[in-house]
Amino acid sequence: MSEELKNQDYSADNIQILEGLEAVRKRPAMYIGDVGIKGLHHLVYEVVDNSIDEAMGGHCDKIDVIINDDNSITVKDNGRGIPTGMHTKEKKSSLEIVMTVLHAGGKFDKDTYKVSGGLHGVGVSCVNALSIHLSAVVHREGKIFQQEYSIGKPLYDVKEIGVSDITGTHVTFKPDSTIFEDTLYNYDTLAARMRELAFLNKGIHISLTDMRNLDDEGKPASTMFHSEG
Ligand code: 0RA
Repeated sequence: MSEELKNQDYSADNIQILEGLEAVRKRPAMYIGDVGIKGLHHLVYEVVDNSIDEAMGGHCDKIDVIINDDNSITVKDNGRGIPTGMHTKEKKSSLEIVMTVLHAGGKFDKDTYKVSGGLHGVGVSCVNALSIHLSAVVHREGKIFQQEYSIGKPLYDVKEIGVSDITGTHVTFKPDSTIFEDTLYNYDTLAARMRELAFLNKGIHISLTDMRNLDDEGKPASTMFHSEG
C-alpha cells in the first residue's frame, strides 16, 4: 500500500487544499464572484472578515477601513497581529504563508464563527493574488514587521521595520486594474457593509474614512459604526 493510502488519519472536515495563487488569477470570478464592481468591493469584505474573526475571538475591538486617495484600501485592526514566526518545515514566516497560500475547499475551524455572511470566505491570499500591490504590516511582540507583494508574490522576506507598543494587523492593497473592470470604490457601498458588520458584531468599533473626499479644513469624510454589546 502506498504511503498516501496508509496515512488516512484525517477527517473529511479537516481536508485543506493548499494551492498556489495562480489559480485565483486564472479564474478570479470563481473565488470572488465577479470582476465587476461587486467583486472589487468583495476584496474589502474579505480583509475585514479576517479582522472580524480576530474580534470574535475577543482579541480585537477596533477596525479602521480607509479608502486612500489612489483608490487603494487600508484595513487596520488592533488584534494580536498575524503571527510572523518561522515555519521550520516550509522555511517561511507564518505571515507569508497566510498571505500567499490559498486555503481552498477545506474547512477552517475559524469558519465556525463566521456570521458576517461572507459570500465566499476565501481569505486574504485571494485579495493578495488580485492586487497589483499589497502591504502587510504587523505590530506584535514589541516590533513592527512588514512584507509586500505584487500579484501575490512576495517582493522580499518578512522584515522588521521598527518597534511598537501596540498590536494589530494593517493591510493595504491596490486591486489589479488588469483584472477588475472598475477600480473606483464607492463610499456608500462600503458604509452599508460596515454598518451591517457592526450590527452583527456588537461591541466592535468600525470606522470608514475616505481620503479622496476632504472638507474645507482638509478633514476626510469618515463614519464610525458601533452597536452596544
Ligand atoms: C492566527 C493566529 C493569531 C492571529 C491571527 C491568526 C490573526 C489574523 C488576522 C487577520 C487580520 N487580522 C488578524 N489578526 C490576527 C495569533 C495567535 C497568537 O498570538 O497566539
